[in-house]
Amino acid sequence: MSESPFPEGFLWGGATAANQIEGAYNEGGRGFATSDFSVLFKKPKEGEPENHLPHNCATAQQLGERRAHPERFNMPKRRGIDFYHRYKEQLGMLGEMGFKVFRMSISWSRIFPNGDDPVPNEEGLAFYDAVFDECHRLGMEPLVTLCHFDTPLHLAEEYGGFASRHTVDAFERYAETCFRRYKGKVKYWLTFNEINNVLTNPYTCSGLILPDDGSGNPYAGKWQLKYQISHNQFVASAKAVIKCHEIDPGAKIGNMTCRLENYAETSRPEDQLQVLFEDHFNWFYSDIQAKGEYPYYIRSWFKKNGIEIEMEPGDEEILKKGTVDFLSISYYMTYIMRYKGLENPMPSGSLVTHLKNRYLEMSAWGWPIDPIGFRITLNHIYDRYHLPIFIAENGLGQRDERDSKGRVADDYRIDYLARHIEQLGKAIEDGVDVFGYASWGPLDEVSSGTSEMVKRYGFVYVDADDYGNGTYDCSRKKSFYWYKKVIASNGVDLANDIVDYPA
Ligand code: P53
Repeated sequence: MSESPFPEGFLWGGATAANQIEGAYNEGGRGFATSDFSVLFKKPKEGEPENHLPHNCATAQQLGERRAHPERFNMPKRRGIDFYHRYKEQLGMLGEMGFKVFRMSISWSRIFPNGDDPVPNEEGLAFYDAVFDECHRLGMEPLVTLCHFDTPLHLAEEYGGFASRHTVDAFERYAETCFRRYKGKVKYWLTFNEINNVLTNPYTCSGLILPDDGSGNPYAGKWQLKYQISHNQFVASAKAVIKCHEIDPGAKIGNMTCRLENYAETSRPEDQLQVLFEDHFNWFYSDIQAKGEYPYYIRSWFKKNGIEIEMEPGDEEILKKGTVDFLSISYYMTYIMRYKGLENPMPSGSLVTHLKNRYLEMSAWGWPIDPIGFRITLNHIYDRYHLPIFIAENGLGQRDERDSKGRVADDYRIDYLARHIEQLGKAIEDGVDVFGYASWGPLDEVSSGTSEMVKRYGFVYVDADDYGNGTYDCSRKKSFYWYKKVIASNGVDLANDIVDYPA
């Protein structure tokens, strides 16, 4: 076998989020989170108006209705995949594949039910102790996101989530509580999941609740507010970094952005200029979190557009001091750009692209598949920061069919992952410092964007449908055996040669 491009001790594994796996939304003293109110995506029928609001989002009115009449709505993130009760069995499956890392998140409202309670909820803290212990028993390092799309509802309703500095203070205390409690058990932390997606979905990413203004999507536009929220999250993130370093010098803490590499549609310089412009609204997040200050281009864009960030004394020092130890990204796809002027950014992550790249296939959910883009983007990131990189997410959402033996022949998933891992290996050979790879949703989980259960990413099939029917039992897909082999060979053996396998 050829030599592996992956360094020894490379962290192979998978990634999850509390709001998409745990369920038990009202058990163990947990308080409500914004994600408990996401409803199942439904394609509009002919003639029905299109809903412009993301399905993981709600207006103040919708939230009110869903609270008052939960029986009228299907809110799948309340169920997750029942990880709260089944974590031993489910982690056991990942251990069997040889996982070295398990990316998960802590549900803030399990630790502080209202987000800002005077004392933490011991039952919640103990749950994660048990999960981390189980990870270590199985030889997996937990890599933990503090806030993955689930702001405590109380903070969202009373303070507009991260629109308020109150939430920044509450987050700092929550982070500190976690660092103290899990010191020695958790070596790798992330602050906010896909912090840049606030621009497209501030409800999900920051707990902002807006009243319906009749526009279809009251969260659209509102740049001043969104950049202020981002600023507050930068400060919250930097404060957490500083606390983490003080409390546990042995731990490493990183950021997480949704990286969508942009290409110019043609060699027309104007198209390339559009790429430069749009890229800024992605880069400035990691620029601030890695370099500790607002970059020139975003300052000038703020100035041009009359955006004024309200800072508290000391904010700039905090940003400077609280830079991350490593960077992490989700990588799913690339976009192409055609010149449309440098006024209205269409931030990456909006998942709205009207331009198709004719060289790329699309997933069943319309996400362009671009393994080479993965290598390109990793080189760009490393060139910009020279910091170690962790791949926090990458994967293919697909409908899976089980055969009579309960097996899933998910060759499409194997093909997607093999092509991405191959390019990841090449990026490492290029000299990019990547220390781990977590594929998204190693156990099928509830989709973030659509709350569907049928949009599956897993190596492990979870017997549940969009409506909560099913046994929730786990079984092995073909990709389970393939990934096990990938890990055992440290990324060398990517061949899809699994012939017979039990579920
Ligand atoms: P689902 C936008 C673009 C790319 C990934 O997504 C994104 C988003 C924001 O929705 O989210 C990440 O489940 C997110 C995960 C999520 C995963 O991508 O909609 O961090 O929570 O599950 C996949 O197919």
